[in-house]
Amino acid sequence: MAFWNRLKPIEAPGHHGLKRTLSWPHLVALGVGAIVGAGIYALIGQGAGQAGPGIVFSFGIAGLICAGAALCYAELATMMPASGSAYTYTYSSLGELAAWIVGWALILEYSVVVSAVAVGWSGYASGLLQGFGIDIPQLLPFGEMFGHPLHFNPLAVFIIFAVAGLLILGTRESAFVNTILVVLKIAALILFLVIALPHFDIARFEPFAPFGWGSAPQADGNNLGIMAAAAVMFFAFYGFDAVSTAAEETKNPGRDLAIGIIGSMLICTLLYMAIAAAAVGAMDFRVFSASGEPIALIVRTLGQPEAAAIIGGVASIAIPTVILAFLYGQSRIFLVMARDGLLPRSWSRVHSKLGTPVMMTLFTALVCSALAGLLTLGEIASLANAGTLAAFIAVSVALMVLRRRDPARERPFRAPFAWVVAPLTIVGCLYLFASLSPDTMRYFAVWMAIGVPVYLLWGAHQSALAKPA
Ligand code: ALA
Repeated sequence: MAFWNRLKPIEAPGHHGLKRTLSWPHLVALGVGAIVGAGIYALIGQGAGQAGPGIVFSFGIAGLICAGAALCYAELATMMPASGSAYTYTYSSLGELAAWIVGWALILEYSVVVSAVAVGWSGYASGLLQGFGIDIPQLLPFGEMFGHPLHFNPLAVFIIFAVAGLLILGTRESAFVNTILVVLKIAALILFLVIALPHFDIARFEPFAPFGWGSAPQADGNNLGIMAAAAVMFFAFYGFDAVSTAAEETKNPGRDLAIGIIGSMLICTLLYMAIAAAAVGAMDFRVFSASGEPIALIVRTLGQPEAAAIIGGVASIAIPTVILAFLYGQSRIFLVMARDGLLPRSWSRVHSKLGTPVMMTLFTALVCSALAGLLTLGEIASLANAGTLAAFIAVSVALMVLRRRDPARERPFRAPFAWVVAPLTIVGCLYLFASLSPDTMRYFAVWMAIGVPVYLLWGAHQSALAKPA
């Protein structure tokens, strides 16, 4: 069969050594843990600077598009509860070449998110340690390559390997720690709401869209406008897809995955819109837009330094839950792609006693650590967004293809109004992609220009589906 036509059969997955230890509360915690992070704690400042008070609207648009994608994910995740998320759904519906492209985009998304959040965390952690008289610089320079300065980010490397250690010890233990941190993270945001809302002044919403409603490129490489901010703040929403990568470790996938994905999405959308409205209502957006810790800054400026310290401390302790979810997702994507023969098969080995992919997790941590020292935060979120948008589009297309091709298959969760929701999600994702900065699109094109030849020269021949049974 021609490689582009190879479809992975939809079967209940065999037992591959991963333990089934998770149920829906773990998954909601995993979802919220993956969603709430650097986006709402840090990027909201940049988003407000791009959109003005209209940032509330940007959050609404990005949330709506993610909700559509979440519905598509939930149907496919419960229909084929196999690890691999968008990559696996694409493989079973659109064929191997499309699946490789989605897998390649997911590798970019997950690695870049892990690195970006670790770099963001290192800023908070460095500040926190300084308060205790411990001075660990965020970046240690060590030469350059092609005129690009190289750095080592000791704190980012530390947090990535600490989280990798938790994952290696086993999903249940790391999910338990994750749940406690998720509660802390949400509590700090609610504390922010309680402090900011009494200072709400509707006059601060005038003018609502000082930079327009669209996405206008600027000379400095940034885009301004409500859609420009939506394309960046999209970063704050995703992570629910990390839940679907846990499918093979879920006790009752039909019920647990649907609750996990949609529940975590809903909680975060409502919370973000409330936070954005409270932030803009409490302080002129120009004051907090340049801050690396906008949420803490607003609270401090409102005369609550102790609360600001608590919020900063919680961010330092809890933001690693995002790293946990994405590092987990990344090692599982590698695992599934290796099992399918599209990446070296030795990568799919699961440790005999721990039941986790030890070597793969360590390799992923190493790559993410290197990226954390090489890249700065600025464009990273946008680059991760480009990879994620590609995956969301593929999932929406996969949903429609499978509804048509395999209508009788059991679907424990059916996305409501699928023929409206899926096309609208695709249009929304394309619009967000078009609203990214030109540089981001170029970087994404380069990543894809590397990935497709890798598949054609290697994966297409090594694929499990290319070998006789
Ligand atoms: N949604 C995740 C965050 O905001 C990626 O950190």
